[in-house]
Amino acid sequence: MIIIGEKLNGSVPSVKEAIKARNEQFIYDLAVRQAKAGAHYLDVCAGTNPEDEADTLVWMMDIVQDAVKVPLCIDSPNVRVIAKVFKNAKIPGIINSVSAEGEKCEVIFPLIEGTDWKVIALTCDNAGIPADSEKRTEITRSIVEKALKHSISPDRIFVDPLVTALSTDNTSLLKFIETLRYVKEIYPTIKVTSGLSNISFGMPLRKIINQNFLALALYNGMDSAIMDPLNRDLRATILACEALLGRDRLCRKWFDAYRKKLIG
Ligand code: THG
Repeated sequence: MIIIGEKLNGSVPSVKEAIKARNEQFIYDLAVRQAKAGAHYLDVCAGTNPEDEADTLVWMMDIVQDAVKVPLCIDSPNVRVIAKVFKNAKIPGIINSVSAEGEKCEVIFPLIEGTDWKVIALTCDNAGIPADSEKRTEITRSIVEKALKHSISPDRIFVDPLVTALSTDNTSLLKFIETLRYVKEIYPTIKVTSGLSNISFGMPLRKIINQNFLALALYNGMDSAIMDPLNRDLRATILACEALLGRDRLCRKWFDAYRKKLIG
């Protein structure tokens, strides 16, 4: 399971404060803690102020890259901002994200052509976010086709089907799994990722729903999650599922995490 640590996000109130106060130590510590907890990538998102988004992102990226060797996942709804800050990354990471909307692919794909950068592809287009698997698959296909024109192979693409809230669509997880199956049937090496918190929107005890979404999605082939790596329950869920699914030889990772007090 590829863990993308989500904590460095300007929409989280404590991070927003730290950004405002240019509190380097806070950002530094959050990067170190997530890396120690096993994050494979660190998402950096400046938040909601479009005026200084690029400056804030560069400030965050510099601190994170001083703190840890873990590659970045550059998160912005604005691909122009991503293009602007991209050269400040020291090693290849993940672009978060493109979609079939507007000219997102046209801005990002030439930028990462011939590099080791990966990219998250949201399954939405100018008409919005479809919930049905067929349309999500069709959008994935159109994005992969554009990527292939820039020699970006499916194994560098993380499809994010933008899970809907279970409280408004009780087939949300089932449709997610169906989409995953369809896209992997066409592109066996493509990766599927998801944020964990959308599923439980509007429900009580959200963390329990998120944790079980993670377990079921993992069993059904989800490769990656954008999540809080500091959450011990989520960490334990991943390790337990991996052990139970025969992906942890001699349960070594489980024992190791227990010994290091990362779980329990
Ligand atoms: N898909 C893609 N990118 C995304 C999302 C997605 N980027 C943003 C978002 N969704 C994922 N990031 C966050 C960041 C923080 C929180 C939720 C989603 C959050 N954090 C709380 C905190 O840090 O205090 C609590 C976390 C917890 O305890 O679970 O709420 O879907 N491609």
